Amino acid sequence: MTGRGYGIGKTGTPAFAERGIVEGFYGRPWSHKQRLDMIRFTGERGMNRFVYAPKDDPLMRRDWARPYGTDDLSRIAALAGACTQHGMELVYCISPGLSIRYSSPEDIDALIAKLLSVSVLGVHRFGLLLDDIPARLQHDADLRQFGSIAEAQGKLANTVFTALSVGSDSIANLVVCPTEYWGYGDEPYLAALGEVLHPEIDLFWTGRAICSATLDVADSQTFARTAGRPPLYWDNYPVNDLAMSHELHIGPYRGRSPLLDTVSRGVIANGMELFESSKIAFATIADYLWSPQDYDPEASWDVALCDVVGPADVGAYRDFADTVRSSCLSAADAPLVTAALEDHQFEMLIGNPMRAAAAVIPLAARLRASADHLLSGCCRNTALIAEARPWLESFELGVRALEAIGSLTHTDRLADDGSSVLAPVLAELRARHRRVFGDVVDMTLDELCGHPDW
Ligand code: LOG
Repeated sequence: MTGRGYGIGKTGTPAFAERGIVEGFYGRPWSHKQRLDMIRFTGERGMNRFVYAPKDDPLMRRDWARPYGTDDLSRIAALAGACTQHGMELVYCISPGLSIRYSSPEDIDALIAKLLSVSVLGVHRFGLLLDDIPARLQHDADLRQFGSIAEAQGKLANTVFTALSVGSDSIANLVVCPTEYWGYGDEPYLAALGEVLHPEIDLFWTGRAICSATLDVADSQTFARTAGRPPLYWDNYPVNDLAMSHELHIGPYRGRSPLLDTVSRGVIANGMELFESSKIAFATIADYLWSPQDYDPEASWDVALCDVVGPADVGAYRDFADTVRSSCLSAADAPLVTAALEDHQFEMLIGNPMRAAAAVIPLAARLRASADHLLSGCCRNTALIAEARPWLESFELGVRALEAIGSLTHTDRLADDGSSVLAPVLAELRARHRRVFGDVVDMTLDELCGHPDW
């Protein structure tokens, strides 16, 4: 039986076996205190995995062979303890692929020693992450010893798996992130890796794309046929690192099949460096993972927003968040603003400037009140507002544009003064380069400013 529920205090049995998040982004890693907070937050909402894999922690990736000091180990032990307290399990990951010699006993020993130093702390789940590394063997010795990178990686993973199982008082659990971690799921590399890998070792997969718009049953089955095991999804949402860093991913989780639990090991969602903001999407993901058949993105989102933002500020924040929906999961953005500007354009084209003004002015007033409230410094979740500030400032600028469109239309000056008033706002919005209002405000301003230089 599957229980219903949004937010904390879910009832019944969860659908997905593995439900969690990964600190797996490029950028400044979360602090220890933040990690402890996130373990509580996600555990309370029914998740059961915290995957430790910050790309820019040198000891995780670039400098993977360097042993941990006692302080590092005590922090990892504290994370494992917090996980136990909140019904979670820590999955400790390492990414040796940038430099490891797959054929080198010394490198393999260093890798195993590092993992065992974590295993003795009572950590039983591990990840060997081989994403974002060269897709070909590099070292001469490796080229001599192995026929392919898949063979080298499969053998390395099996050796690690055996060592962890021997050195532990319970069966170790290992997940590997393959070097080709996205695609159609029928790649020859995946087949070759799956052939070598011990059947108990899981594989991460991000679906059709690095950031997949949808995850569906058929793709999952293709992957399982190819790799010899169902995927454990590494879902790249809400992560917004690298080329996505102008987007703020605070919209609800969507586009995942309600039957995905039947064809996968689970879903692990990658977070944003923006810690507080990540909680909004994570809360909706926790709801989906508990009961995907009952999941309603908008209902879940309302609960998540209220939980994270707080009841006093949620109305204003929701107005803002509604204009910042675009991501790989959702092309629909700023629905209210889009509708208002569509109405404005239509009324202008059929010669109704008063009705055109009326389509924009009330919404501009409402968004003005929300922008002022969020920028007033009185919101309860100060960290959330601080993270969103660059987007909030662009939001405020967009509100200024809507106000100007409304008043220019109302006073019948849009044709004469539109360009001189609106062009500087458009230039500033573009210069700030934060994705707010999707494309609609930019397109509208561009249109209203005309093309003086053509
Ligand atoms: C990385 C990940 C990064 C994400 C989004 C995986 C398996 N690895 O393209 O660390 O946060 O994309 O940029 C990735 O997704 N590589």
